[in-house]
Order: sequence, then structure tokens, then C-alpha cells
Amino acid sequence: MTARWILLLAVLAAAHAQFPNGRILEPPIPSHCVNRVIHERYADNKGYFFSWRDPALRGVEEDWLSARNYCRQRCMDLVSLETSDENEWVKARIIQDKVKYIWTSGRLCDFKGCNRPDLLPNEINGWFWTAELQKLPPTTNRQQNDWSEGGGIGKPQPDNRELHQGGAAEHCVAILNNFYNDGVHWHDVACHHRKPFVCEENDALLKYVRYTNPNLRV
Ligand SMILES: [Ca+2]
Repeated sequence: MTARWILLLAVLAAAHAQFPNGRILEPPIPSHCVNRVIHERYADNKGYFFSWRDPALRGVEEDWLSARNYCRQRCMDLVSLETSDENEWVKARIIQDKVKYIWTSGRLCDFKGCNRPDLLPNEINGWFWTAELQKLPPTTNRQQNDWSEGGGIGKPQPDNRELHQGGAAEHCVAILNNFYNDGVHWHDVACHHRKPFVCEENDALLKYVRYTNPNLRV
């Protein structure tokens, strides 16, 4: 099988992932990829988009899936924070721009296939960066991640607070800017909440659009 087909299958499989309310993870739109806006580049030369810096999105907040789809249509995805350097770089911009909170691509594996032994117990080992399909270290390893030590009920994150208070499960990862007087750190938050967001260029989506549109300069 050629790389082109493997890529195509991977992207289509992801595109058809169903969410409970029938919404889908959307595939890239080639013309949107060509015209994507890059606000800044990180050390690895990847481009980043900060939604609040876009005149059309100033004051606009989206739920987690809509934020992902906005990014994905542009060959980007919500930001993944695999290194502490990248995490600090993104946090510095949130602080500098006085943004209250943002969505990242982090999510708890809570669908079919998430009972794989290495993902159990789910609430400790089931977190991953969806944009890169890369696992986060266990939540019990407080050195290798940036979960807040505080929150709405004074417990370390992830605390699944909203579910415990009779609401939705907190299965998506946001960075909160000192919202609970707890500094600028990661929180598990219910995915239906609306927030500004940060997109990061996605190699797999860019490759897919370049392979399938050889005449486009993406
Ligand atoms: Ca929480």
C-alpha cells in the first residue's frame, strides 16, 4: 500500500469518528489550508493560530469539537503540549494577551477501544493529545505534566468536578489562566464549554492535502 493510501485511510477514519450528538470530526478543506493564518511560529517552525488575535474570532468562543474542526479545516488541529518548552511558550502568550482560558487537543479516551490495558485505569492513563494521537504521562506523575493543583473544589486536576456535581463529565483539557487563583495550568473541563482556542499546524493533514492536491501550494 502506498503512503498516499495509508494517509488517506488514516484521515478518512478520523474524519468519520462519530460524536454522540451525530457531529463529526471534519476533514481539511484544501482552499482553507492554502489561506490559513499563522500568527507565530514555534522553534520547530510549526505555525500557530491564536483565535482571539483573529479579527473575525475576537470574543468568539467554541466548544471543543467546533474548535478542533475550525483548526482541522485549515490543516491545523488544537494545540498539543508534548514538551514543557512548548507548554511554556503557549502559556506565555495566554498570559501576555490576558486570555482567561483556551482549549487544547487533550482528551480522555472515552470511546470504543479505550479499554486497552495500557489505558487503564482510564482516569489516570487514558489522557492523550488527540491531534498527534500521543498519550500523556499518567496523571499521578505530577512532574511530567502540568495539571493544576487546585480547582473549583480545591482538588488537584483532573477532578471531574462537573460530573461529581451532577453535570457533564470533564473529558477535555483546557489551560486556565489563574481562574481559581491556581496559576496557569491544565484542567479537565466538560467538552461542551466554549472557549477561545489555539491551533497548531498538523503534519498529517498537510501531507494528506499535498498528496491529494499536487497542484496546490499548501
Ligand atoms: Ca476539572
